[in-house]
Amino acid sequence: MQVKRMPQNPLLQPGDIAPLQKNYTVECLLNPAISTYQEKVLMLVRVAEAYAKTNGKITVPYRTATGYNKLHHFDETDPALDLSDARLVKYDGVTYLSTISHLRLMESADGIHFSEPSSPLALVGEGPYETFGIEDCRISKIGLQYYLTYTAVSEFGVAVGMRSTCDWKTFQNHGLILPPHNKDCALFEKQIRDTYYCLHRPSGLGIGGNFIWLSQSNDLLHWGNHLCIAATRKGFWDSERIGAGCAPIETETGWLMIYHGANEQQRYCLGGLLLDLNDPSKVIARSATPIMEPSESYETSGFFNDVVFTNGHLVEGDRLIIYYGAADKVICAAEFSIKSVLSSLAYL
Ligand code: MAN
Repeated sequence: MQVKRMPQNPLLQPGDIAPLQKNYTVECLLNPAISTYQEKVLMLVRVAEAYAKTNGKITVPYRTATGYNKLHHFDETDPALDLSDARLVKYDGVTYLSTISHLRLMESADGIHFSEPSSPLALVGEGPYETFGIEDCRISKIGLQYYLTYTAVSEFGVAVGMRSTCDWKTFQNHGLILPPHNKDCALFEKQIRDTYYCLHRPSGLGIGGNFIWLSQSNDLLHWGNHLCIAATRKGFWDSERIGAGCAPIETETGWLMIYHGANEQQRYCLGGLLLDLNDPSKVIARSATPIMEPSESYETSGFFNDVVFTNGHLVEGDRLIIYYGAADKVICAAEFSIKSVLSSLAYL
């Protein structure tokens, strides 16, 4: 599979964006959503901020339901503290996030050079279910409306929130469309037989796993007819967890969905799934080997190593430009041929 990484990679790194809050630093830029609006490429980048380090203290930031930032301080030497995963702070049986994420709007004329618009826009967690932040947004354009589906994190769990806009200035908050534990929600941009579809990733506790599900809706808010369409595969690159990228791409042979898969070593790669055009619950083909895996230094080493993770792309004819978070630290892009991706899949 030929992958053309942009020579300008990384396109964005933490120093390129100012923190939203005083006393915070931008620790990582991750997993950007992508769309186009008025001749511009728009990116909603996930900005993960950490509280400036103070002597001997580990600080966990979170918002209250009414918006003020609260902080938890833990003593670094406290034996009840578990920092074995850089993304998490575990204390006395309770799990917090080490950073708090919001979504920042960036724009570009060429899809390579991104900067903040003259009127900056930051979407932050709102209400009780987003107090630990909002992450990994997907943008689907349906009609004139842009729908943002993202991971909403709070003490109540990890769920899917949705907001929408038609002008990128005012947003409607639709609340949680899928309850915990769920993430990686991508809406199809077209109805199929008068029905809306989405892909999402609930997680089974004990029984089940981290699989991709397909659901239907008449209004984009209430989802039903849930079907599990793809599971993890033992011995493969996607043996531990899988999750949809952004809106599936309509091709002559089916809906091409780019997805991430991780193995037991938490190595995140990308692959493709091809779904039937008229019945997307039917999987026609799937990547036996990844179409992209972490190999460049900015992908193998960062905040969380060995990660290429996508939730945003652009399609121009046969050109597929995948934007991705590399090692949970910087933003990159790579170009693929859709035909080559399709012919690399193993037909089932
Ligand atoms: C999870 C999510 C992503 C992150 C990967 C790799 O899937 O938290 O945001 O990029 O893990 O750490």
